[in-house]
Amino acid sequence: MPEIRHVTDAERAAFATDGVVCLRGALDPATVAGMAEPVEVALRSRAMADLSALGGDATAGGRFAGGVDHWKELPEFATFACEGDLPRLVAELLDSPDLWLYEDSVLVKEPNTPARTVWHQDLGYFHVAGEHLATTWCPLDPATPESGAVRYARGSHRWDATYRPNLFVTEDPIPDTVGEVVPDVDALVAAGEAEIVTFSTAPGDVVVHHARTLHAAGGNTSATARRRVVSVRYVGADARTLIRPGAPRKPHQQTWPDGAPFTDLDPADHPRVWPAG
Ligand SMILES: O=C(O)CCC(=O)C(=O)O
Repeated sequence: MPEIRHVTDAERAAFATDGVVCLRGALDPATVAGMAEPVEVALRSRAMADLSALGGDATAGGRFAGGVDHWKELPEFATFACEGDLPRLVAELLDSPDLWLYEDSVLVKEPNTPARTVWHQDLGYFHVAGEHLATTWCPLDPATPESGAVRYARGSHRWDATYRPNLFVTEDPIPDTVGEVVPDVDALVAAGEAEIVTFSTAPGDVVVHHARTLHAAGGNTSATARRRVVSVRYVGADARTLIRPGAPRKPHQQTWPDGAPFTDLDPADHPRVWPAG
């Protein structure tokens, strides 16, 4: 299939300045629609956690469901994350000669889901360091502020801090993690000390943020609209392993050294996705 488009210089500049950019019309809508059935399969699988329950909202309304590493079980996720336009666009955006898959994730907020995604930074969860670190957010439904579009603290990837991870739905940091507690970004915005960037998106748009960028989302207050998202996280040439104490580790990360480039890691856990082939 022909490439839909490339990343522009203006998009690279926005990502560098804001720590987030929305690549409009970057994926073939049919490719994105093709993920609907695999997402339903993932939603029924053991890989999914009920994040609403973690946040204390289990009984109120719809659920916020999240899971990671669906690509290891479901070939459609592997194709979406490892082939085609998405890895190429991220390599272009990061200006990285190589790109590896860190993980994928399904993030669904059903209609009437009160659970918010609290302010957090992905880096505190990821056992990596570097500049080439990107999270993509690929909506399967139109996403609006009402249905849970993500809000980003503009330029927070340059705040030069690693924040303690907090399980997404509660502000309490995970015990024994290190770093600073995530600041109250809404208070900073109210005080004129921070600014929000957010995008209403359509299927085919891809929002990409840096792993240091703080972000949050409301619940899904729509009575009828689902907010289904496939999020794929990538690392590039300058990324190195860095075990972050207290942050959840996957089985293969138990034995990770610090400082390893991804070329040295097992491709069964982190396949190289760019250059293609
Ligand atoms: O979709 C959401 O509500 C949160 C997304 C997010 O935090 C992420 O992809 O890193």
